[in-house]
Amino acid sequence: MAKGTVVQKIIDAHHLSGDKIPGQPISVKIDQTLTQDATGTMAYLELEAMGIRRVRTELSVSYVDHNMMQNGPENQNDHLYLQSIAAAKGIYFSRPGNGICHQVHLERFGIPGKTLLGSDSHTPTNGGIGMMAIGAGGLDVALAMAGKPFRMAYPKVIGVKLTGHLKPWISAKDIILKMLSVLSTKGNVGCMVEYFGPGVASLSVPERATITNMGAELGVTTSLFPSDERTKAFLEAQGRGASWSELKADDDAEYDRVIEIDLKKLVPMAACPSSPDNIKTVADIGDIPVQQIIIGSCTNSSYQDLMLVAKLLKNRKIAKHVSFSIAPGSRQVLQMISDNGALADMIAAGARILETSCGACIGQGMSPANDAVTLRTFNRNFAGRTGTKGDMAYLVSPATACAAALTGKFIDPRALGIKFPKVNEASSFLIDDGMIIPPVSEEEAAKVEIVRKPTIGKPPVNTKLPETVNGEVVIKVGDKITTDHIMPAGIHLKHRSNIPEYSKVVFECFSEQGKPTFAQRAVAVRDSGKHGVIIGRESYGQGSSREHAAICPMYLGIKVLVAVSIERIHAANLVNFGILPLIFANSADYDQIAQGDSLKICEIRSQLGVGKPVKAEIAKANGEKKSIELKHNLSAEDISIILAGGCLNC
Ligand code: MIC
Ligand code: SF4
Repeated sequence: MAKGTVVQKIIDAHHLSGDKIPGQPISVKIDQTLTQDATGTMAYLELEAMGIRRVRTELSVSYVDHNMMQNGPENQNDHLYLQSIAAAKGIYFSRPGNGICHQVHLERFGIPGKTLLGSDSHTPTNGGIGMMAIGAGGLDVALAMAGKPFRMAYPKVIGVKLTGHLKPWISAKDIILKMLSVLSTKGNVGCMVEYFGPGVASLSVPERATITNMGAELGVTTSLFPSDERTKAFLEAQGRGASWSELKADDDAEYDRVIEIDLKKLVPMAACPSSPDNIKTVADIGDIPVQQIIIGSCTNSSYQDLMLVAKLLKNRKIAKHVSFSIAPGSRQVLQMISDNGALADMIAAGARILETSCGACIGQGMSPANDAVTLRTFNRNFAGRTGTKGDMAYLVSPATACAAALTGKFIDPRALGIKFPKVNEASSFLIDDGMIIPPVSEEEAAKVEIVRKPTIGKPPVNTKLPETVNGEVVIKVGDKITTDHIMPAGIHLKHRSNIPEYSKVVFECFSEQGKPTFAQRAVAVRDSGKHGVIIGRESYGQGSSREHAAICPMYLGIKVLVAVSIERIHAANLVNFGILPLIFANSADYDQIAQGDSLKICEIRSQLGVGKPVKAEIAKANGEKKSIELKHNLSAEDISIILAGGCLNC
């Protein structure tokens, strides 16, 4: 078990209950929360359903950054609801245009040593300043705002020892891509990553934040850096020096596993289609033609990133056949590059300047052409996430992206023959919180009228888990099913507060023309009096924190998921909405069950106990039957929530 680590120190300071043994359920106090609009509307509706008058955290912020397309009234309906509920409940409101939640939180609110729970899987970005920042479903964040503890497994700590310095052209993105090549996106549930060693001091806070941000792709609970002199300098430059405190691992700290990365040995890397862990070196990919390049997202859109981009573009033109776009991460970044002329250099080079929002990262516009190679500085390249079926999306550093923009092909930026323009981090940032509305007094808050336009529904509530699950397999899927497969975003994102509408596209990517959709099959199973079952393989539910990947299947009558392994946030969301997450005791049993088969689980209430196996029976269409053993990692509290039909029934 890890000892003397930053992880352990923060947990010790926030621990409320449970044994501090890896894998055991514990609960911790949450100091800060953040939400974004695509998950936040549901989270605040849930908070309202809990009857909470005012948030009980030290600080809660509601950001609007995801649903910015405003094609139809739905998005602004959400924004107006969010602004009014923030005023009513004592929450800061970061207005549309102010920037991506993780970037703005790092700039304006994050505090070393504090806990942050966010309804977005990239909340660990703030681990870059030594916060314990964890992504969760909206309901868990609503519970934290209500002052309730956050439940998680006591983590194993993977220590990553950084030595040496990055060479010119190699960046933080290459470090996290290297980490993904070592750890992959699966098998890391229940772990936290902590960076240490002499190489840490060479990395600025925005660089650290790129690494902790994309640590989400490892499937770990969070990633953290110590809080040191670089952290202090960053917070001082943000006018927040008073928020700094030192936080470092003890000299004799012990980790459950140690990975060593020599920064000077790294080379430019890329995540190839269509998984963030499909890593190759840029040199190995070869100089294939590139049609689209986008710089942005919460991973790589800091002032330091964009200044490098501007310096590379200055007095140069982008290649003739590429479309090159830039989305600054925050209004602070946009204003600073606009004031110092860097924006003009980008525009002169031919860049298309996008809004400071998630935008293309979540498939809100900028879909590439068929068969086009698109290079993005983002964190996810799951199949179809760009909005184009069969997309060829690669994830790269800003330097590699610029090299492609200038040459029109995939090229190691070191081969450009340009002198590397080193960019130092800002010694002071432009501070203007004019787009952040602070909470009002309790008296004022009581007078606020909540704006509820017609597209804002109520959070659906499940029914109790039946004593006998008389299940039918509605879908059987393979490995690494992401929440983007389960609940597509992009053009459907606008239905996040309208569950009946959004439920129509569950598993849309597996729809076949002329055949009933998943939603139609699930409803048919439900209407026949049976219970819907989903079968998955390894690492089911990777990716985002969107609880809609649990709510919408639940709305369609799904009661059980059986998989070989389930990712942390999704498993918690299933529990919160009363879907039973089970694991094959023998993973070979995955092959024994097919779509359309029956799965019966009797006497659920006596079978479901902490650490106890669950017996089930599969029945094939030809009448053949087989008994299988299932298991789970549920705590006693999880079990009582599931039996009740989810948290909103407790
Ligand atoms: C994402 O990057 O997939 C998202 C969109 O930010 C999600 C949240 C959501 O689906 O609203 C996430 O990462 O949790
Ligand atoms: Fe937004 Fe993309 Fe970051 Fe998710 S990963 S928060 S969609 S920028």
